[in-house]
Amino acid sequence: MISSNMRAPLLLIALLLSIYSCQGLQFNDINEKAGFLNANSKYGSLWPLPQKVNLSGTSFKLSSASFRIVDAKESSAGPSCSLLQNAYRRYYNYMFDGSKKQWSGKSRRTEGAELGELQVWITSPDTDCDAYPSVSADESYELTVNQLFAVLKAPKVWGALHGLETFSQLVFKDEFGTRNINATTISDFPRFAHRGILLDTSRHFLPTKVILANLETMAMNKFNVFHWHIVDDPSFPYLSKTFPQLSQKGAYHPYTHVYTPADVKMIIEFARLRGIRVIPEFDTPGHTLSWGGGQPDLLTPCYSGSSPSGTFGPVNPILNTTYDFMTQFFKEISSVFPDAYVHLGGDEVDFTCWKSNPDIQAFMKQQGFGEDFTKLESFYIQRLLDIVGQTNKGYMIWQEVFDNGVKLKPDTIIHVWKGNQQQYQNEMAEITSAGYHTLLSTPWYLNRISYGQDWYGYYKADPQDFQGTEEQKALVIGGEACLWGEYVDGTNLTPRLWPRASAVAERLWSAKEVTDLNDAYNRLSIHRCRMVERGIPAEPLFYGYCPHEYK
Ligand code: CP6
Repeated sequence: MISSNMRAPLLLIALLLSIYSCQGLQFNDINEKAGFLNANSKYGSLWPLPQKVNLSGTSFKLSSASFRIVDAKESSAGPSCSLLQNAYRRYYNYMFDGSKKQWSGKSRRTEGAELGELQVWITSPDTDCDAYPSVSADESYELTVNQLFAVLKAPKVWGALHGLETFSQLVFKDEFGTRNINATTISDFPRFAHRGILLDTSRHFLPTKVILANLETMAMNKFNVFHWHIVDDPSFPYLSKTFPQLSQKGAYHPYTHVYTPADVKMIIEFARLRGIRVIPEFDTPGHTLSWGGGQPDLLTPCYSGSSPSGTFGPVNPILNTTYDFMTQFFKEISSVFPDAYVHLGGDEVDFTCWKSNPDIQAFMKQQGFGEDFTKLESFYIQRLLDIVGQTNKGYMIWQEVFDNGVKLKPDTIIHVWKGNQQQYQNEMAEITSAGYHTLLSTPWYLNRISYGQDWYGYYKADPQDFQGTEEQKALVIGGEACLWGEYVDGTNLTPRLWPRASAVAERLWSAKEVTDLNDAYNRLSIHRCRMVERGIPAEPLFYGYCPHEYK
């Protein structure tokens, strides 16, 4: 029998359960969360977790007055490698900036061994210091923290950048506010080569400084691709040197809401200094309404009955002028964006307008396409791919292009974004069995929000979970978290993206076996506090507080 003084708590639990189940959570989730609080990971706040970590209990002090990050004597990079010198300053500041505000209620710890420097040793004769990162870049590094000095060894600067971030994550403040680090050895490399974030600057213009802050945060999470969905139906903020009318007519504002050549250069260089590639997406033939104002005849006129309705549909695939335009346009894009890949979109083409247009109907008949408008879409994409292929760029495309059977170059990357888990896993299996490289986004649509800790779902998704051979799995180059911009602008982008995207970061960087949710929660909540301390307004995972808040 339940005594009367037990009834109230039970009722409360029942009530809580019904509230939680309304929100689609299960009892398990509540239990899990409660268990997560106030526990610590033996891995401290490392995020994403390195491949191999050996921690010891011995700790050393770091003093802001004497600690230095220096080039190792043997390093093939020297003071002329501004990418590294820049990174040293950045990470020194992250590790010590708080020192001015240090809490001085207790006397500072002075006894004990001190770590004097971090030596950065680039081991390959070709450091990549002045290069752009690429899909085949070596991002590995080894870090040894020992008495007197620490050594960060990496074949290329890209690994050194990741190692600096990891080193900074090992530094913690003791009760006196002194920086400490434990003796540690780490050997690290990414599980996947392509670890991206998609931002959409068409639904809302994102100020350049918001994009830069996001690149900075990406580096803290070891992301290495900024997929810039730069234009779409609502606006065209890219200022083209060849076709300036596109943004003059298509941007929300012709000179405040545009990315000038100088802005684009700055974003690409800022990204490069953090080991991040910038892959622009110019999505066609759908999602192109904003192109129409500045480029007459590019879009298909829609008809209502026998006369034009005054509205426009996808790019007009039956005019030679369309392909002349695309040739010139992508020639510019291939020189402005240094990455070896461009994303050509090809998603969600709406056939209604094409169907309504008598010239298109006649063309369909002439080509023998019947009523199959995917054939017309493929006809367009095929020619576009040939044009872009001429510029010596590789291309990425959304999955529909593959689904429609378009002939693709063997190095094409097919980007999966649709369907439920079963559907996207089947899609990955089909793409890889056809021998193509693929990239997953379906489980990582961060623009979708709901009540509760949705990062668990992002964390559990694995891009290699599908039926296929080892060879097929090896064709998965990674994934991208997408933040589509319908409900996002510069005011809410950062907290909506972080730390939710961090869950994706660990899935794409760390070993496949790193799946312990309890350990992840503990590390991620401190990682999130670290982002906040570094000036990034990342939202909380759950209730609690950050250690720096009372300093
Ligand atoms: N814009 C473009 C979008 C989307 C896609 N392409 C999209 C589709 C579904 C959701 C979110 C975004 N807004 N050009 C699909 C790749 Cl839920």
